[in-house]
Amino acid sequence: MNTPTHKHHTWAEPYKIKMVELLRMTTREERLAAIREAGYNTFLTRSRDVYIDLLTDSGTSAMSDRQWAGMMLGDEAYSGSENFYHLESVVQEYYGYKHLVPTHQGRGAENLMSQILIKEGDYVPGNMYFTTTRLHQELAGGTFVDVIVDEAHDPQNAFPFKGNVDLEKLAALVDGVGTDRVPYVSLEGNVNMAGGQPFSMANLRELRLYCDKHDIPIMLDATRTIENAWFIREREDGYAGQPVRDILREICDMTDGCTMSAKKDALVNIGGFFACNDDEVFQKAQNLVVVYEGLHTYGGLAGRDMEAMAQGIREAVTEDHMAARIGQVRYLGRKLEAAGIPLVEPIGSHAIFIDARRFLPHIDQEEYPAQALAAELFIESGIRTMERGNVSAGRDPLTGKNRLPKLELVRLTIPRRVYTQAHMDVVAESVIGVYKRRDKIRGLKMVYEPEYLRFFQARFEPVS
Ligand code: PLI
Repeated sequence: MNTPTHKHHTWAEPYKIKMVELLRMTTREERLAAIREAGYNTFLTRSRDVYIDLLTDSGTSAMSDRQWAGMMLGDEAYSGSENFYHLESVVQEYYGYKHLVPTHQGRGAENLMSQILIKEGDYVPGNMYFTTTRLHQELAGGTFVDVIVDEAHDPQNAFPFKGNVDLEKLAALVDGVGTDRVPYVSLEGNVNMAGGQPFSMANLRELRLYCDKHDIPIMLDATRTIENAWFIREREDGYAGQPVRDILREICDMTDGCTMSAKKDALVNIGGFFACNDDEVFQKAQNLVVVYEGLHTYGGLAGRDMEAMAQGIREAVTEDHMAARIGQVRYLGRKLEAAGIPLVEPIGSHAIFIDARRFLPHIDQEEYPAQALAAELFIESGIRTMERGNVSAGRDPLTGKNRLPKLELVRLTIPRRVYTQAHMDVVAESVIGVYKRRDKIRGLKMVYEPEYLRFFQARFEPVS
């Protein structure tokens, strides 16, 4: 089996660097001008003004030489590309689903699945919302219902499986609205909005039993499920030393299909897919994909993108990759913890989440403390992070009020195979620098609010 062998430094990178991208350093004045120009929204800053980019782990991974070599094998035929058949066989092997429909990225797959499975008036239970996932559920006429365990909403709770589904919450929904109003359970691996927190295999087993009894499918958001498998290997009885690929298959085999943003686990810059076992659902997805994405053998991707994805999946399931990936995130997390920075516990897989409520207790949640903190980190050192709090949660479609989530977080998202340990040290120093002057940080008011997924394009000004 493929396990890390160096006993003193178990997460040392299992690769060496062949090509580099030069970074630009800026002055504080330049960064201040840039964040004002961007309406205090890190999504609207320009990449050239960023020193260390922790906005997202989505599409920001460094591909391997083998992935790049695969791109030269792109079969750019409109139909029947060889790369499609290769990707299909890799998804069947590692994820285990029978059918594959490629999409340009995760939300393309969410659109297809939501339109096919959800009817007007349905309720979709899930282990916490994700922004695009919930929006597609709502656009298809559904209402998202949060059925994650309570621990997930408490940043200081160190429960090891904060991604678990609370079966009592699920049963209360199903009993209340009836099974025919619940088209599927939406189950996300390593729950992003909870801080990158896994579900356990034991929880999934119980969920499967419940869903079998009530004839409700389980649709996985597989985006970071290889990382979830790693945590099961580390934390769950009976899984120590088990191959990650076997754990991934065990998860997928207990679900009925998935949406996937391959831009995360699968180490590519673009791509996604919908996969399922049901022949009828597959036929509908194959038909619908030509409306929104492209023919069913490319789904909005180039042949070369599918080839890079197939190779990326193979690399992502290796233990040495995962040890380095999670090890680096944990290295940064432990440094911040040691300095007393309030974080979501336990440290998740893809990011460190700073608890902005405790970092900036003097700022009311209606003045967007996490948004203000993300802007401040950018001003401090050119580190670009992302708000995951009041702005991301958006408004309740019925009341029109801010949803005011319990979690008001800033996400320091670590791209895979991109930054070094010294970069992580710089990040820690910057966060600590801002923490020391936190009393002087002011809240923000929103001066422009787009209708959909407002966090991407909203603009702010400091409150006076
Ligand atoms: O960005 P997409 O369309 O490839 O994927 C959407 C998506 C679906 N599910 C989950 C759990 C995600 O994290 C996700 C995208 N996440 C982004 C862009 C992120 O920065 O976390």
